[in-house]
Amino acid sequence: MVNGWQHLSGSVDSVFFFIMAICIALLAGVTGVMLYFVVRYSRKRNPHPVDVADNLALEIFWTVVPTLLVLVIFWGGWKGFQYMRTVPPDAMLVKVTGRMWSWSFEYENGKRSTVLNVPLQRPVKLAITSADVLHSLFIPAYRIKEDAVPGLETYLWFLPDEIGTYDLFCTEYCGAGHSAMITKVAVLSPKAFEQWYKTEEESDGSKPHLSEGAELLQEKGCIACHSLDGSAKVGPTFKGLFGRKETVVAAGKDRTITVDEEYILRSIKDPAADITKGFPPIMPAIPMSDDEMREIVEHLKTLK
Ligand code: HEC
Ligand SMILES: [Cu+2]
Repeated sequence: MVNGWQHLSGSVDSVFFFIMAICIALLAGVTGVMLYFVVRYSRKRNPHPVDVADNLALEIFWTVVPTLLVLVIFWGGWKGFQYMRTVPPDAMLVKVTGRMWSWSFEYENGKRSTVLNVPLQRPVKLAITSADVLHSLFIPAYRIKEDAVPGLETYLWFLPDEIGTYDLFCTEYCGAGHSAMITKVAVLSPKAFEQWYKTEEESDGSKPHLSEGAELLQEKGCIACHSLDGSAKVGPTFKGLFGRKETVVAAGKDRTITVDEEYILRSIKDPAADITKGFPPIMPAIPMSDDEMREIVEHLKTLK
């Protein structure tokens, strides 16, 4: 707990287990009564059916008790919901964009990443949007989930209260690559986070600096479907792409081509034009500027 803010899992889990307990009690109760009735009121024991008059006490009981239970569930849910919608004023802002099929994160200093890095014990506000279709951001460990809607900004917050890495999923079916739309939340010590947050812009050469094109491949989500190491994914590998001879299908006809700049550009701008043989025609047209496209093509040329 920091400044009175705490992890949400407590309030979400208590409502969940309360509902679970009610379900188990009802299942046991209904099954028990049913078995008892099957025996006690069988045709053998009761050859002549009789009318049963209504039972006011019983009816009041089974109206009032479920109403109270539902109100208790509502109260727990409402308190958790209010908590979830109230972002601490000192929260760190991270902009999140979901796209087919990857997540990208942008920090207040302009830094971008594909993993959500956050410092320990500092509330984080996620401002969420989508570049294409509906997605939904889900961090199970923090019990938070919110839709990513194109043209709209939604938000969430959470308090990273334990160092470690946690799954971050898309939890709204968004097309063939939906299951690839997965990344991590990395909760770092404040020092490690500060180090990560400040570097890269002035890379000192101790780490290989990613070229613009390589970063774009991550940012635009290309590597969710294309590998860099020759392995098969949803789409053909980028390794050795430039100059590769391959068969493409257009309008039902096979054609052998050699991959050149023009072909790569067309593949990105109009993915439905030439379909690489043996692959499904599911590559989305990913919006980007001409400059970005040029950077990507230049980078793809270097992947031998
Ligand atoms: C959802 C998965 C997916 C994403 C995301 C994706 N692609 Fe593709 N891509 C494919 C598939 C599948 C094919 C093969 C079928 C076809 O040609 O359309 C393909 C084909 C290609 C080809 C032709 C490859 C060849 O061997 O002929 C290029 C170049 C390419 N993609 C570049 C990109 C770039 C650049 C991005 C990111 C901006 C990207 N793709 C994002 C699935 C994807
Ligand atoms: Cu999605």
